[in-house]
Amino acid sequence: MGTALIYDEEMTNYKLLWVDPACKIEVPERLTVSYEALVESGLADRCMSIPVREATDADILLVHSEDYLDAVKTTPYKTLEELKEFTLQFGDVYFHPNIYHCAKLAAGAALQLVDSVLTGKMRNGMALVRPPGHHSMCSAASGFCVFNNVAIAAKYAKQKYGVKRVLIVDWDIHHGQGVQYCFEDDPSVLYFSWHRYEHQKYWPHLRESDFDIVGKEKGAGFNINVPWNKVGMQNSDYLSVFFHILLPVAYEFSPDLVLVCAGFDSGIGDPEGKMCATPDIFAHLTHLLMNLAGGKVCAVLEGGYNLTSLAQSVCQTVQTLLGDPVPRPSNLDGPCKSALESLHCVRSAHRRYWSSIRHAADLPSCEISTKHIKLAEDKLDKEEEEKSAEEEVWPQPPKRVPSAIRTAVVLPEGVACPDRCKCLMSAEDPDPLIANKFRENFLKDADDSDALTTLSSLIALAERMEKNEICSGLALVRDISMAIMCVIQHTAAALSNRVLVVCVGDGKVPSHGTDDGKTLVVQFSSKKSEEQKCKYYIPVCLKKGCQDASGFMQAVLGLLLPLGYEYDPSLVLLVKMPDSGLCDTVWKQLIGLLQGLAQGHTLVLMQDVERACVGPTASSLLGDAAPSLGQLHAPLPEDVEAVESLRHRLKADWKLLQTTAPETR
Ligand code: X5A
Ligand code: ZN
Repeated sequence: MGTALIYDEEMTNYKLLWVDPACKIEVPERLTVSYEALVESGLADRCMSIPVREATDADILLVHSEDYLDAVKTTPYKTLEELKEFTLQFGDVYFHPNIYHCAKLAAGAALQLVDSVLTGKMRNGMALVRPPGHHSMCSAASGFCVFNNVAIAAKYAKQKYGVKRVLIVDWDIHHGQGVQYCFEDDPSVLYFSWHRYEHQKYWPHLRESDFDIVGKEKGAGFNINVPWNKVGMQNSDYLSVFFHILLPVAYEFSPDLVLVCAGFDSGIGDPEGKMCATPDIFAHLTHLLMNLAGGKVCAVLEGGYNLTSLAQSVCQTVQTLLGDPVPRPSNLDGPCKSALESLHCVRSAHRRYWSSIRHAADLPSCEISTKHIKLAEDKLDKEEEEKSAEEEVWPQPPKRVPSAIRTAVVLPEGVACPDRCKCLMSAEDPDPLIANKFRENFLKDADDSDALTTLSSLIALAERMEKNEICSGLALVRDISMAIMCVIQHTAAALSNRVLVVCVGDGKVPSHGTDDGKTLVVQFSSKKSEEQKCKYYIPVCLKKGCQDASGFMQAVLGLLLPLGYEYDPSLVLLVKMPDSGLCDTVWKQLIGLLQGLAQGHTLVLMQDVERACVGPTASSLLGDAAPSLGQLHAPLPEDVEAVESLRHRLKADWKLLQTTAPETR
């Protein structure tokens, strides 16, 4: 099952025909540079190309009024003057004799994508379209948008396939007010949007784009607005919002389909957004969504006006959809104060609706509210605006070269090698030098030749992962402790290496390397640990251990991922203790999410008795989407308390754990 790419050059055949400074950035080249970048990088070839179609009247009427559709239908026959006149009734949009045709193709492209994914023909995909859609409303064009491609796709998915819950993630830098209006009172569509807002000073200047607009009636809680009140937001700001708002809520919601309003004007260099997130962030945003809805992610292009940034970001998104390992996250130095204020406001506005964030702090009565503007600060900001965003420079994202071998396994005799994996157990004797080292350091019984072979295969695996010959690995071992020690000592010996050790289940984990930061250990268990607490040793004690999916996912999303991303390991060592109590689906989610770290270099260790888990583990390491966990219930209060107290202890050291702005006095 592959990745669909939907594109048709016809959608480049309209453009602005008069002078309008507000619209001059929306050019046909946006599409050609994006598509050419995909072709030149070889990514287009790896996708299945699916033809576009015209959306039918019935499709368009799922969202738009008949009057509006009839009005748009007349535009191909209008003169230039009539088009200008027609355009005037709307905001920041232009019409062209061919735009109606293109708008039908753009909406139809989104529908073709949904068809490909919901029929199971394709795993996921992207549609490159013009005109964009998320600003257009029931009876109005707006912000370069004519028909609301993604909103139509969501209604269509519900109607044609009986999809129960749709998540729309709008990472475009503008508020998709058209999408919000369309689903305001609808609890079956969860709409999330972050947007440049600047306390309503930024287009479209709507009061209803603020954080406290959460949806109406039955739809209350199903509209999430994250207003950015400053420009210059960076990778950390975006990821913090994913970790502490979007992902917990999305996992609780449990969508059957994820639609992305994939605008790239939220990337660096964009003249509209003026934000500073680098193109590789879109690899991570995409990846973090790919274990929802069983991997059914459909991205539809919206904005993006810096052609360089746009093309790079599109490539990052598509390459991630294709399943290639994501790059190491970059520039994660924690969210800025303004982002934390927004984060706090959104969390407090939504805590009544979502049990996954119910523990969030209420807004202080004085309210840091985004509504109240510190005028003095705003004046300062204006002075900072010297050079234009388009002149911004950033390094081109490095080529993502997949390893020759995706997943290798070291298994005891008699355990079959899972499909698509490479079996590593070497029959030959290990290097005598290494063998001696093992005998001295690790082996209790120096003549245990089985253990010796396993350990040396394990080290060979780790070494080949380090060289990027192998991406991920899995080993069944008899003595887990010994294997952990062995891998840590070996890997952390290299100067620049850091190992994130994630341990699921009870039992002592060797804490080697936690004193100097060469390893970061996070252990999930049901037993309180007596281990000395430090920045690099983090015992997460959950009431039912790993058996409760809600508590466990809360800890993974709110604690493990932020820690992992900030730590930025070169290897993730994932250990499943015997009797961890973790069910296969949660385990698959964990592996899937951890693939966002260390370029997907995850080495899984399990006890040799866990043969039944080899298949599911291998499948996740190979990049298969984890099955959906279903709607999560409220986590146990004890677990919330445990995770929150850890977050409080650690947030000074790990900035991605912060969810509120530090008080300034
Ligand atoms: C789709 C999109 C932006 C409109 C900006 C108008 N529209 N100032 O990014
Ligand atoms: Zn936009």
